[in-house]
Amino acid sequence: MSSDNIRNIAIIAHVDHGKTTLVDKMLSQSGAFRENEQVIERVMDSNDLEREKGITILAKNTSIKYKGYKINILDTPGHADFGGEVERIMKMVQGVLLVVDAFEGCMPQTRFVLKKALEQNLIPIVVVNKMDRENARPLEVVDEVLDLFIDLGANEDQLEFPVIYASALDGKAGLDIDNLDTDFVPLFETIVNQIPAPQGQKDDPLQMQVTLLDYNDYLGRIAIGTINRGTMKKGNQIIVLKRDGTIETHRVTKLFTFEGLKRVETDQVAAGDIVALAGMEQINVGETLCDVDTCEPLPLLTIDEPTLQMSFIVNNSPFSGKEGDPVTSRKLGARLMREIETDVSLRVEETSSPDVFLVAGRGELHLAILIETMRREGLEFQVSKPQVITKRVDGRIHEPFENLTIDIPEEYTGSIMEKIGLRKGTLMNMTHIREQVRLEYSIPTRGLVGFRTEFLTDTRGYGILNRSFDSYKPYQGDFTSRTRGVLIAYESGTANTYGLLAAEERGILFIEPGTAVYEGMVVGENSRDQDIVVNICKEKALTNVRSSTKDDTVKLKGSRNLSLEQALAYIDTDEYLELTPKSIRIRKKYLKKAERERFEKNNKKNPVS
Ligand SMILES: Nc1nc2c(ncn2[C@@H]2O[C@H](COP(=O)(O)OP(=O)(O)OP(=O)(O)O)[C@@H](O)[C@H]2O)c(=O)[nH]1
Ligand SMILES: [Mg+2]
Repeated sequence: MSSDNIRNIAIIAHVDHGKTTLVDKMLSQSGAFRENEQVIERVMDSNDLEREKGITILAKNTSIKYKGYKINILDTPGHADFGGEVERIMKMVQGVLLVVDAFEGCMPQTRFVLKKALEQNLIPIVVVNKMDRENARPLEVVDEVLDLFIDLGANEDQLEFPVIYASALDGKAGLDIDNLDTDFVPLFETIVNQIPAPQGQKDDPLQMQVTLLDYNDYLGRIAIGTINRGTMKKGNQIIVLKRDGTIETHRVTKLFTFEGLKRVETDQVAAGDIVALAGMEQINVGETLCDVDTCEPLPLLTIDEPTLQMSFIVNNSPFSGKEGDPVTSRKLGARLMREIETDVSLRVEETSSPDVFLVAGRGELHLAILIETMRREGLEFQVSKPQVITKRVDGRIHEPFENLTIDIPEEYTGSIMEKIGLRKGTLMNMTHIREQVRLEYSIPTRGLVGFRTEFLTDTRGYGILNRSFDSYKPYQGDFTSRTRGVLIAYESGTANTYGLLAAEERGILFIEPGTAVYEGMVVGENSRDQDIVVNICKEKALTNVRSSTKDDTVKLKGSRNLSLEQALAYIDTDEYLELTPKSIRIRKKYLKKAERERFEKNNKKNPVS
């Protein structure tokens, strides 16, 4: 196939605006599935965590055939933590479908991904999706999109973007708001006519950059990228230009292209097409593959720096090894190092203690997904409170800032604005959409750690919060995060109803009767601001008089079960989160009360900044 008949596009959008659903329907309407084939919804979200969370975590590619054209499609994640990956993927394509929800309109991540697409001079097609929504407001949304293009400094050509109105769910698309076709033909036609074919010549010397990595048990590591020029042939010698500047020679042993959802083995792939190569265990993102004779590296890919870091620590709690594989520091280190081989936006550093590794990522979700994956592999470990990574610019400390968009019913405006003010947010814009208010803020990332849960409670679940990394700006000064103390277990044992009843009078419990606890474990939240120790394993004293059955019927008010993300947001700097395949426990770093007191006293004398 000549590259004239190839179109490479990435689908980009804010989270949940319908990218993966759109790919589903593009696949089915182009005949990628057999008739009667049972296809699951959001088929591209293929890993367990993606299906559970209903979001795309890893970018993936597929291709469809349309009237003799091959359209390679890259489905990207919409969540802000994975923005770096989306940016890299744009190197593989000539055009993007910018999907925007017909009701929600432009959101922080819409801005981020469009900015990156315009910077790389990609041809945009705007897809106003979810036209079937009752409250769709497509005309306003197109205006917002146009404003966003202007705001981002789009040139005149870019401002001429075509607009497709669609319902990915119903598989309909059209150029006219009131008249959608019953299929995606208008979308396919626009892609074929508006997106240019890739430019590279198949007879030139080979050059290809690795943009994505995949892994499977049979093939090992798989490198994926678009062939910039030349042809890659099975059996040929190629050169790999490594990130560190060194050069390696390899023979191409296994080569694939993408057809529908399948990777198809082939003997050669020519310029313009997307290729997957197996058999090179050390290959990494950003490295260039080229001809033995003509060795020209493509510019290294810029990768967004991590903004949030935390320690991963060998589990040294009294329950260590009871629920998962006992993990030595060597094993923990090796596991983390393996992760950075495929995840370029993650950073892992050793520390002065062999049991502690510093892990830095793009945000709370990015780190939470790593933790969850490791738990599912059967590992046990502990992590510390996530902290933002500051850096020094011109002698001043700078910290990461985010664009925050909040949609709330009007009555919550006052209280939410006050809270965000305390977290150092600056209001940038306020608009009314129907009975809702949209508030746009610039806010330090620090101010958002743990804010989502509080926000959902405050707005009784009616609020929607969206954020996206903006840039580093001068440090905004200190503010306190947690205003309440915790309830700490006095001794190791099993919590019982009698003990918990007394503790419950102090605040909210995180555990239930029958839970095994250890001294220094956090079992609840105090309603006041200091930490207190509670004896939840204490049995009621037995007396000679037969006790009435009254005790058995008393009911606890119920406990608050913290999810991984909530617990991560909750813990303080003097605490760890202990993670095992079965449990998530919060504990004090110093388990004994006397040790905590000594530490606190020393800390007051020599405060650490
Ligand atoms: N009503 C309506 N819902 C849609 C449409 N397209 C997608 N959805 C729904 O929107 C939700 C998110 O869809 P996805 O396709 O997972 O969105 P996404 O953009 O891939 O999300 P991320 O990958 O997590 O960023 C799902 O519940 C879809 O069923 C549409 O055209 N109409
Ligand atoms: Mg998706």
